[in-house]
Amino acid sequence: ATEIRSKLLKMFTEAQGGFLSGQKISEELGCSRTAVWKHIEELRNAGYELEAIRRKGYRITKIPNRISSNEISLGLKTEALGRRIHFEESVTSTQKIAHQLAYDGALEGTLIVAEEQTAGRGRLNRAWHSPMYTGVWMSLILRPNLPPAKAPQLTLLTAVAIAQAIEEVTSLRTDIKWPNDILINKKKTVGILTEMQAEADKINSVIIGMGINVNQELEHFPEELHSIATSLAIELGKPINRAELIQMILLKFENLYHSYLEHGFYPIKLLWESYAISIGKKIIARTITGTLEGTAKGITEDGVLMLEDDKGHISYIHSADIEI
Ligand code: BT5
Repeated sequence: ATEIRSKLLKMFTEAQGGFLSGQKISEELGCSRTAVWKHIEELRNAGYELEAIRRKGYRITKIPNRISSNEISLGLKTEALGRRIHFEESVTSTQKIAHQLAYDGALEGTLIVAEEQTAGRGRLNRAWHSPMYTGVWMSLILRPNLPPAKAPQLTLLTAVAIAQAIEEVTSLRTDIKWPNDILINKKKTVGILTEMQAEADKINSVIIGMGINVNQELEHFPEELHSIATSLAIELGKPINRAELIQMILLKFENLYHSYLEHGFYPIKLLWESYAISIGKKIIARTITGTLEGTAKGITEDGVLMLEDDKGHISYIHSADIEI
């Protein structure tokens, strides 16, 4: 399907904004007129705007804002993060590619970016919806000299970096929901997935997956996400330059990461708390072993969530889905 799409796009590029008849398209692609119509609809779903006129055919009136490794590199202010970019138009999951590259020895800071994920994933193998040309779907490879137990702190650090970058680029204020969500007006805008390759006492690599809804309109989301998800463009009322956002995330990330490696988690914890939405509130925490209810008291020095039940007993939660 991607191959047909790129053939079709090539035809439109050669037509230089002019009309292509349905007949001509179907001949060149070797498919039926109905199939042509379907491919045109797919382009529309991918953010292209096309005009259709009877007897003339189709023409492209607007190409969506696209990203490329060049665009990300130009104007990137970091030392190491994102200095090597592995860019692809369409992938199953950037996490999968990152795991392979990390295993093959990719350097710290290597960034994998895709325009579309056909099998993007969240925690516990849940699906992450990642439509073409609309979001930031990327994975960052890190090689910190840390024990594996510290890796979850990097999820919290990532959340702070993304929250800061969103604020800088859009002026939108975001809330962080422990451990891996960023919300705007209570709706999920960002999901983070931290995975690692490690030995018993040593991290080989940490792979940080970041999924950011940027330029989607509500109709880009599947029905079941309408009430729980949003995008920066929906909240801001206009589209955002994704390459600029990626550059800013990498810059904020690098600053926090240096501070973290030098001074530990405490400075990150303070920043994290300034964005945290659930602290001091009644929450429900669903863990793999069961459901707990209580008041979120805060996070420990290690980034573990403290939940106090009505008898004053505190549970330490390492991983869960939180309902506020
Ligand atoms: C997450 O999981 O939030 C982590 C998402 C990480 C995605 C990035 S994209 C780049 C990299 N490559 C990947 O394949 N993954 C990473 P979790 O907390 O388990 O949340 C998953 C749940 O969020 C789903 O079950 C849906 O309910 C919801 N969801 C799915 N797609 C969404 C979207 N685009 N926006 C908001 N919510 C979504």
